[in-house]
Amino acid sequence: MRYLTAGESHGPQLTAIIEGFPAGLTIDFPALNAELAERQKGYGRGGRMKIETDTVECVAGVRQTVTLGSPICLVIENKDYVNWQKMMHPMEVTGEKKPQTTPRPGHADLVGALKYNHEDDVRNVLERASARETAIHVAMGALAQQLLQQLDITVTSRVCRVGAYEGDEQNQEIRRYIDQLREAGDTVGGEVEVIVNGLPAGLGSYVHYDRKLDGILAQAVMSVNACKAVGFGLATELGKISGSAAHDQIFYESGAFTRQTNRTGGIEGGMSNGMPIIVRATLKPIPTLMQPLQTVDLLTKTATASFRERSDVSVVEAFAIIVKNVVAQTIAQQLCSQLRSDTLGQLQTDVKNLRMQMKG
Ligand code: EPS
Repeated sequence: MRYLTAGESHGPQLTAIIEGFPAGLTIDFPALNAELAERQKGYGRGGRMKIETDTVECVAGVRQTVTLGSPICLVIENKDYVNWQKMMHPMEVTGEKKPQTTPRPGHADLVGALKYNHEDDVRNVLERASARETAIHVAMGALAQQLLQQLDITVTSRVCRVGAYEGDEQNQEIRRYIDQLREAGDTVGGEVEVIVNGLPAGLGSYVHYDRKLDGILAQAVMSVNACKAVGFGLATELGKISGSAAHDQIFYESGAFTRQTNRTGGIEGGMSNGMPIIVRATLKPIPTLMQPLQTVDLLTKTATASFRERSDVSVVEAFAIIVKNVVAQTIAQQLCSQLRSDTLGQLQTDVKNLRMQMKG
């Protein structure tokens, strides 16, 4: 299973094409939209979330809610496009541009502008680099979650920390902190955890670098906007403890190999070991600051303040939903590439057989 996405933040729509999705899954579309709504929540979001009500439309690969095995095309309309039509129209020359030439430190603006010759307007970079694109990843991940549910595999996530504070954005202290940052024109990042339950042992492989499950998951999670670190299980803590405290000892109980601990996060030697997969991901603070940082104008080369644009203070809660769905999509992809997956029935049979084999 593979996919591509297209779409600018203030363009007409976000689009995804997923190829290789098994035939025979009945899609619950309201559940896809419920997941998209979760991504829009969280304390510290900016004005854009008041404009959008992200809703997925499926225009190919599905007939009367059942997947056909042909490429699936998902679309999310950008409601804000009506306000940006003159600036962002793909096919009409309107002449309206309002160029931005003062790149934000931490965003794709500077390097993207130099690389693609967009020094006269970083909007040509930031529109695609925007985390708006994560909406279509959540739609794809929510679809993958429905496939995984049919295989008794579930994916959940939570916020572990916002800035220096442990806890999530329901915590009053964290809310006060976000309010203070908003007043100061500043932003904050955080850390999230994703747990995959029910994944059979044996996904991924030790035999080659590009088949290792942790490597594949890390690449996918690291590709999420503003993600700066990915780990599994105790992650970086494993570098601080001894081997006897780090490894998950092996037992044999009720006819199966088991573990009593899961410090390595369900992956050993690049393969799932039957324990829950635990992924931790770190989000850096959003680079659009209302109290701008020092930068240099791309055209005049003079020192100036980076440009300001409507933005969020914290998106850690949204990041937890996005990473959950990126993990779900990646696990579904791996199952489909390793097992027979033309149809849901084949995949169910192969997952069942793998579970039997891996009991030992
Ligand atoms: C986002 C939409 C964007 C931002 C945010 C994520 O909307 P706008 O740019 O119109 O305010 O709120 O994007 C960024 C954090 C970024 O760095 O680009 C969304 O749909 O999640």
